[in-house]
Amino acid sequence: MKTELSAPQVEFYRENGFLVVGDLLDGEELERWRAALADGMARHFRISGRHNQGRDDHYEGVFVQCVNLWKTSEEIKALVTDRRLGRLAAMLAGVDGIRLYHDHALVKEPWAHPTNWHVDNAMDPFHSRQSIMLWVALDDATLQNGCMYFLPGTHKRSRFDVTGNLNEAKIDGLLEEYPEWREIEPAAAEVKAGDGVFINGMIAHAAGPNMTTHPRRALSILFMPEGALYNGRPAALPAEVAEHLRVGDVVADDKHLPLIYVKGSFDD
Ligand SMILES: O=C(O)CCC(=O)C(=O)O
Ligand SMILES: [Fe+2]
Repeated sequence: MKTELSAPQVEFYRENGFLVVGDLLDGEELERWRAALADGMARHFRISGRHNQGRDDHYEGVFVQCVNLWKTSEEIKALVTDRRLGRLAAMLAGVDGIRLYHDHALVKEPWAHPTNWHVDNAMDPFHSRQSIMLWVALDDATLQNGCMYFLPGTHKRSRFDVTGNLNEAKIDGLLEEYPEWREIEPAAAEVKAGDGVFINGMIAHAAGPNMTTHPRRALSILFMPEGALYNGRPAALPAEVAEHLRVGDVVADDKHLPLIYVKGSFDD
């Protein structure tokens, strides 16, 4: 596993709002992540996917998704609470501590719809320009099978009240709110299996359709900066956490939102 970042990589992330880290996982680790994902998803509740729970709206055709696999899979828990990854996220975000908000399995199946332009943190239970996620490719992600795209630099100017709607047959709804962004050339993030993409929670991003006969698998880790404040949206917080929070409270629950990394701890 890559456990260090160069100063130019940190600078690229801060300037552009995303960073591809090639070969984040080595070959053996990639196989371990793939096996953990398959096992975890086979036993877990799906929040979307075609013919999922009898629903058939647009979003069901974007990807098969599960969240919080770590709660039912010890193997996934070990992967997504790895403090080395939390440390990289903290370095990029410029924060002193990182919690796990949730993990997220994202499988774009053959003929899956594109993922509409959206901004993640606008949907989260806390608002922070330092919010960050790590999206780990478990297959090569290409222009053909639905790699991600970013509008570089938009993390500096996006607003917390505009999310974009993933459940409509319209890829550019977000850009109606930000017409000036139509001039920004998207950066396609074609990556290899085992590469990781760190993504600022406030950057506009999207993904293409999968025009191949194979699934495009990814497992992402959504981090939460330590000290983040509740904004009143329960989002993916467990009900037993959200029900005790009032707007403005620090979101900190060591059972459901484990503290993965604290700067200055033993082996820094
Ligand atoms: O995997 C994808 O296609 C997009 C994922 C994404 O936008 C997200 O997880 O926030
Ligand atoms: Fe997203």
